[in-house]
Amino acid sequence: MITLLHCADLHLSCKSEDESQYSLSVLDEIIAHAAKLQASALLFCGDIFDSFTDADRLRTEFRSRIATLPESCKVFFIAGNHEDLGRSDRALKNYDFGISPDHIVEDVAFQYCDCEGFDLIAIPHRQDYRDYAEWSIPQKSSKKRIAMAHGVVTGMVFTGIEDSEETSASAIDTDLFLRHGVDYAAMGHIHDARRHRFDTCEVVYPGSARVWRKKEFGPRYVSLIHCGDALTYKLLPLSSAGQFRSYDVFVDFDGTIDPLQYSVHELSPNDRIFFSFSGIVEDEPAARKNIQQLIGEVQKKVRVVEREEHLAVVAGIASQPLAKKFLERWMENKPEDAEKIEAWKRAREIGLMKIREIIEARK
Ligand SMILES: [Mn+2]
Repeated sequence: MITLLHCADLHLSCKSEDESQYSLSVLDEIIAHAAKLQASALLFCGDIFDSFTDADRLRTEFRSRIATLPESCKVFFIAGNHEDLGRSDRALKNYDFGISPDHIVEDVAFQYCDCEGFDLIAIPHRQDYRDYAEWSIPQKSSKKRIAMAHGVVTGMVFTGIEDSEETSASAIDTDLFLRHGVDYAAMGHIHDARRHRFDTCEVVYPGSARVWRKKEFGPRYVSLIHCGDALTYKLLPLSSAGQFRSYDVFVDFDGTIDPLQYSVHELSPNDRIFFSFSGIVEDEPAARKNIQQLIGEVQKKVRVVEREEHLAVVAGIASQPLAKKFLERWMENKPEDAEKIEAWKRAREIGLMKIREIIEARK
């Protein structure tokens, strides 16, 4: 039985000091897992770097970390769409990432590699994969077959997800994997964790290994694959990646903020927090002072705090019986059903905006 570690979309970036430190700390954790688990291979399934420029600038940091891996751990790296950004006529292979150039796969349809305990089809990102039926890949042996790819797999993108980042790439047909006898497709490109079994093939997106941008909710993962007579895998959460958490915070008429609206106790130091403040207030400076204080407290506990403010200022609203009454009624109607909470919050917003209109019309 051998162990493989599958990771994708780490997006190592030197956009800011914080971004580079943070993204490299996640790489540290991945490398530590690979070493501890005595992995036979570490599969980087594309978008390891945020752009070609980042690959160029961060390769020394990357290389020094790869160097800490035991010799027995092979490292494979396929190019994702982000390694193409700012690339022009350069090639990853011309740079030393501490990975054997034979294991850096770019500018080809696929690369086949026969390894101890498994064989591998490494498929770098491309605009079009439709020639896959013509690929000449050796007959499958008794060993399990792993594919690495970076793109969207048909049947894995569900309706309701509108994301140009993820859907602009042309899709990979699941038949590509089935035809070539792939047991496990190690995918990159889609940033939330998704998996689906198509016939005999597990198609697995561990999701981005770190929070790359807003709304990447939930834990970040790598996939741990056990490969012997059978193939099993499980997603391993990465604690250094933290989580993206977002809170809608209502600012009361008098500018006070009910701390129960956000649960600071469950925050971890690697989290990225987004606050959206809204409300109708009488005294904006007082409200903003409270916002600032809250931000200051949370900043001590997490990696990044971002915010947006939607405050309307209406003098005298707190003493308006209509507004008071409305908020009392609104409170009484809090739904038990968690799914209805958003609509309930929206009702407060709409109600208060209406009251504001009435108050202003009277003036
Ligand atoms: Mn990506």
